[in-house]
Amino acid sequence: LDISWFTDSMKERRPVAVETKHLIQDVLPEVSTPPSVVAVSQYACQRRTTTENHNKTLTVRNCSSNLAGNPAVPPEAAALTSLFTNLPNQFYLSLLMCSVCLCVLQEILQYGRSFEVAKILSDERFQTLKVFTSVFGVGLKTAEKWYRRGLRTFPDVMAEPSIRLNRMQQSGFLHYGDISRHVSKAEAQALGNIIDEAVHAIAPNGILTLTGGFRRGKEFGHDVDFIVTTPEQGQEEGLLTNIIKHLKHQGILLFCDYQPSSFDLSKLPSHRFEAMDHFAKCFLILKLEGHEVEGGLCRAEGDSRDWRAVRVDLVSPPLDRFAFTLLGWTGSRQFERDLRRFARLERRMLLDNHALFDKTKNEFLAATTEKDIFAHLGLEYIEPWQRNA
Ligand code: DCT
Ligand code: MG
Repeated sequence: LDISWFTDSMKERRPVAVETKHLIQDVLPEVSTPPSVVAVSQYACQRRTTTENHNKTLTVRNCSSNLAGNPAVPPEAAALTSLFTNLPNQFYLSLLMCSVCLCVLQEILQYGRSFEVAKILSDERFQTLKVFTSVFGVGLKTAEKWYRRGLRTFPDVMAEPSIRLNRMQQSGFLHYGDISRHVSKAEAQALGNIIDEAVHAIAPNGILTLTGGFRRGKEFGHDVDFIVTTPEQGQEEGLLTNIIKHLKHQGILLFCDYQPSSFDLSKLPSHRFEAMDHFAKCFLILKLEGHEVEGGLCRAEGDSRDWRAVRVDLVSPPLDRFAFTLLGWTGSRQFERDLRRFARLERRMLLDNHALFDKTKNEFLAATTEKDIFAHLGLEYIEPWQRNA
């Protein structure tokens, strides 16, 4: 097990890391199965992580630290935990990687649980923000605002006369039960058929591609993500607006937030990574009927309807940007973060959903497939189902 890169980076950035390092070396042999690999990269884009990975509990920590306004899990922690196949609690291991968390580890070793962690998870602010941000259209800023006003529950929000929900939030509350329940692979498949039918009714040579978590082989997701484009450069945006009209005409469009393209090649490369790309896109809520889904709908107990509401995202890049969009929207978020970090720090390149720019050569690098982009970056190709970091 070669973790020298890890301990080196800890030494550079976190002063208490030397102690942490010894603790890691003392503790790990006790709690882990020795991994078959001898070295592991700190970058998720140099690791193959299937849906069977053991990092799930890190997500909890990521979520809690984001809500608490702290930095996310250090990439070193995510990397190191990906090694172990038999670790009783990855969550605690991830905490171990943060210099402030030595005491947490000591608590766990001594008492079998961490009071610090229990405190965060039961914290009123954390709990409330988690509930509020679970509503489609409610971000952290709005959730914070509601919390500061003393609101703690959905009925509190509904009863507050000064709150005016926007259209997205209204739909978020209206379909809360449905869209907070996971979407199955069979439901994603059914939505794919519906959208494929719409695409080809409008443009016979239109191209529909499944992306997001389902492309990574996940069994369940919170939404279904697709890329739609056409070989006719410049026609992709019209394709998207016509798909929306088609879905509306079918009577299955429950909500649509359409964002036109603001993509401008002359403004690239962007040195500041933006969370969202500039392609035309829409965030939808669609009505999915039971007979469309092989094996039936994922229904809540006692729900007798033969339909449910589902969140669907469509993004529509020009065809020459397709590979970058596909790579960006396939995720996972951690994988994307590490790809961009790897490009910047190891290759002096800027990668986003639009393009790849080589700062040394001062030029854009063209790509028609994801493999081209991995090759430009000098990375081994990682299949979509191995990107579940
Ligand atoms: N993405 C990203 N940065 C963002 C938003 C999204 O890199 N700020 C990428 C990563 C995944 C992809 O877009 C789709 O986003 P989600 O649907 O939120 O993620 P998912 O992996 O599909 O997860 P889920 O299965 O829950 O939908
Ligand atoms: Mg998704």
